[in-house]
Amino acid sequence: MNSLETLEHFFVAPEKTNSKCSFGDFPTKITFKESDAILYGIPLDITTTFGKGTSYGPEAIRVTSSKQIESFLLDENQEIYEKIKIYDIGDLSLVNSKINRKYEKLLENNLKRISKINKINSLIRKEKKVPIILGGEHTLSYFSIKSLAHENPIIIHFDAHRDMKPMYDRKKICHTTPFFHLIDEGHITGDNIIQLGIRQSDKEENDMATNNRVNTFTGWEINKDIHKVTRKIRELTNNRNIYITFDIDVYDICYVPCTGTPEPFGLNPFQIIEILKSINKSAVVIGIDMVEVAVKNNDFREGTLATQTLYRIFSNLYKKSM
Ligand SMILES: [Mn+2]
Repeated sequence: MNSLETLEHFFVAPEKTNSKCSFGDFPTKITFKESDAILYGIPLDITTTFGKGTSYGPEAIRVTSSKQIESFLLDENQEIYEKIKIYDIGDLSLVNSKINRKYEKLLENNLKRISKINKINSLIRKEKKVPIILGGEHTLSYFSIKSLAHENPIIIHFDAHRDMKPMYDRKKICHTTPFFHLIDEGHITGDNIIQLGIRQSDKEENDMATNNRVNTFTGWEINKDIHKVTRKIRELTNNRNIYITFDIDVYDICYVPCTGTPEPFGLNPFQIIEILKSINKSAVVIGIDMVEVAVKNNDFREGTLATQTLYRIFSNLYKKSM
């Protein structure tokens, strides 16, 4: 079996998902072989505790990107499909609650499925392509970052929350714990994580971040003096591999009506673009995930915001030479 055949085995094709379309719906069909990046969805919504709806994330992004949003970026004077060739391989097939009625079994089986990210990302990197994951809850970033840790990336983590708890709701691996375990198990050191837009953390998470020298820029700091922040980011990302993990709730509560745990004191889209532009031009993107995007009552605003953000990530950071 070649890499594509091995990969396809894990996925439901995009047109067979609820969205019934591929990401972007670009005018020329891109083959796996010629692609620069492989995009896949993980519609996971199991350990979320407050608001639900992240299982609709991949659908929200596919639908808005293919039906609502122009592939031409006015601000960048850029056709996105000319910048980066993306092959959408579909959604990771998960176990649903009809098959596993017991919650513990459902969680266990889905974590088993999600741990396949390791093999999936390895295959994608072997083909010299970049994995782009559409979540789904933040839990998936633990597996994704772990799978790429040997490439020594600096993690650029956009989020209202540190997600650095050892355990939550009696679960070790869940949406509020990925960065604790990535550090604790030695996959990533704290000084190789940049947390941006943070404004909720308990005392232990905050101590964990401080003790491990995590680079932190809170919502208040960014709103007060963004240039101080962007200068530091430019420095930290010089000549580095980078992995971007983007929780949509980094945006202020007024922009994200559907995600599970929206927070005030957040960022606006112009600030996000300014931060993306400050990432050093010498940096190389090795992986991206966009998580916690949700749909409620047919409100697709977060899909729009996520797609527009992804397009700016590609436009500003992707380089052909990767
Ligand atoms: Mn969050």
